[in-house]
Amino acid sequence: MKLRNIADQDADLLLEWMHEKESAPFFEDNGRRWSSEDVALFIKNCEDTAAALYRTIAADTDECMGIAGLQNIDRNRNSAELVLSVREAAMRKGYAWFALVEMLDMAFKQLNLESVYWHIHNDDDRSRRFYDKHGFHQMVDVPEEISAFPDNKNLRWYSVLSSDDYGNRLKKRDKVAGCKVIRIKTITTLDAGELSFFEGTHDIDFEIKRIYFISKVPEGVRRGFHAHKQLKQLLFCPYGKIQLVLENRNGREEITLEDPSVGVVIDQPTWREMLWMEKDSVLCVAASDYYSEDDYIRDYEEFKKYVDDLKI
Ligand code: T46
Repeated sequence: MKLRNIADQDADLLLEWMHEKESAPFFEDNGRRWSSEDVALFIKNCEDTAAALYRTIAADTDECMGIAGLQNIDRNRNSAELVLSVREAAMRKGYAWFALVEMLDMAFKQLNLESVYWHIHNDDDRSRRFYDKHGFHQMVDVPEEISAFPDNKNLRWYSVLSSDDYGNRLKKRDKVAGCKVIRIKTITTLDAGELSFFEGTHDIDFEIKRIYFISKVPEGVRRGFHAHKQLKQLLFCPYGKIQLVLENRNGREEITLEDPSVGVVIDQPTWREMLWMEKDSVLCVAASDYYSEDDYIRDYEEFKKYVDDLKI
């Protein structure tokens, strides 16, 4: 699959696709479906400008599978609006994901933008599932000048920042050494950062009795080297980059925490080591119980025996 310039040869497929059941409502122009003349005009006007660029999402055979674009490119805000739609024939084949990552690369790496946003219709369950599954953050408080254009107010907005690890979202892991990797709910405000939150027993399955955080750790330093017998914890890194090495009866695995909206729930006896990969990284922990030294196993051999005994 590839992205290429939109060409006259795409007209027939574009027209066919604009009348497909799922995409048709989104190509209506005041209730009027696009005609072949509209499509021809669209293709003719598709040349790159400072404010917009559009590409055909093409199969290896060159067949048009959909359209992706960046529009409302705003050099003051350093933002752009993403538009992306694929034909029914391209669904569930990876075209949408491919085009999304390519367009974001173009926005951040070539155009040096800071943020990209887009909307879907609230009743477009398929798109909603797609973006939510890949952990994209919903944007609230959408500025009037951005939200004013689509007449339809029944929209759901998303956004990505240039610093987000968007390309790896597909490779998103849901477990590390059998411990759940969770997405912390995150709300974006355009040009004003993100807010992440979780609620005890709603988003994690224990009551939170204690919050602690570890800061001012020099780069390259390791902490941890212990396990807990009963304590359950959610670990996350709101700033910086920390490698977490976990070992339990599921084996030994590591994960790098660097996205503030990713957390790991350790809810079984697990040996942990934390490596500060960047200076000033912060590790935050929400714990199910008050501090008790009795719950710690700080000797590795003792931990191994403890886990072996649990198996019996
Ligand atoms: C864990 C990892 C991720 C307290 O007095 N109260 C507390 O709530 C905590 C967490 C620690 N302390 C004392 C115990 C030690 O004297 O603070 C000192 C440093 O603790 P520790 O060496 O255990 O720190 P880390 O970074 O190795 O481990 C901490 C947590 O202790 C542990 O539960 O899972 O972070």
